[in-house]
Amino acid sequence: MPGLVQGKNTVVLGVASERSIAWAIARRLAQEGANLALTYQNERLEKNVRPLAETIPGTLVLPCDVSDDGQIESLVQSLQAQWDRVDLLVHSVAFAKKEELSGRYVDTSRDGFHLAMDVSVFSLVALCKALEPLMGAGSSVVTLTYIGSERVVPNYNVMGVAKAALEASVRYLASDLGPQGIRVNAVSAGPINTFAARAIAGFTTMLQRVREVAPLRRNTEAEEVADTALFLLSDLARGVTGEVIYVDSGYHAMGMV
Ligand code: NAD
Ligand code: IMJ
Repeated sequence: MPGLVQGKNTVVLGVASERSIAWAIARRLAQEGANLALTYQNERLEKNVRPLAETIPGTLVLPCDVSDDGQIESLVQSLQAQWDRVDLLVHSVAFAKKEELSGRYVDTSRDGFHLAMDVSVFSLVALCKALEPLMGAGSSVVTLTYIGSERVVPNYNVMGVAKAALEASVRYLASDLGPQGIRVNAVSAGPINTFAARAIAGFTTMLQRVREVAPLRRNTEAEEVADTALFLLSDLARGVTGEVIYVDSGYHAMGMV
């Protein structure tokens, strides 16, 4: 039986380790027949990404630091050399300086604000623009967000503001690219123990709180996020664009928590 994304040429940005949400999504897409290109941010992470990619035969591995226009352009050229088109894009990238992710949001530096917005938000815009000529009817883009965009979550600070801009970008990009049949959506995941989360003070307590109050009384698993990403990337979601879907055990529905 053909997979849900059989033969779809798919670019996945944001694999840093076995625990990365992007890796769970990549694995799931491969199970459903996708052809994959995984990107890595730098040579240090290339060492993590190559062995993972080798577990999925035929997977391309390419560099892309999203803060560098030249690297986005090189990525597009490398993809064009291998594939006649790009069907699916997974954007699972975020960064803020560590010192911006504690204390008060009001203390955010100009530099720190720009960096977080550049890597975590503008990168999606730049990738959509650069890949637009290779995408077309039936193409789908998915990015990852967090409820800290809508509510104040201690220490999330400038990342919360960046995620608000990312979610707004999903709507504007959906509007711009919709006429060509390209869909753009986001998955808003509950806390998951990845590189991007481990460093956070009080993260273990946050995971526990979710288990106590979320309707499903458990934490979010990367595999659950991957299944919803698969849905959004597949033709099952052909009528869905500009949307943000929570995969958080229902935590977002609660008040007085
Ligand atoms: P992760 O650390 O595994 O992934 C983050 C990725 O961003 C890494 O692969 C890193 O290399 C990449 N990145 C950072 N700066 C980059 C740059 N300049 N160029 C290219 N890549 C760059 O952590 P994760 O939890 O899998 O995060 C993936 C996405 O999921 C992020 O957008 C994050 O905000 C979002 N998210 C995470 C959680 C969570 O609790 N882990 C919850 C909701 C949303
Ligand atoms: C991150 C910071 C503060 C609170 C947080 C998080 N909570 C969760 C996260 C409650 C779930 C993880 N998350 C949703 C992110 O988007 C993380 C982004 C991130 C993480 C780091 C850590 C290491 C670093 N820079 C980072 N930049 C972005 O140096």
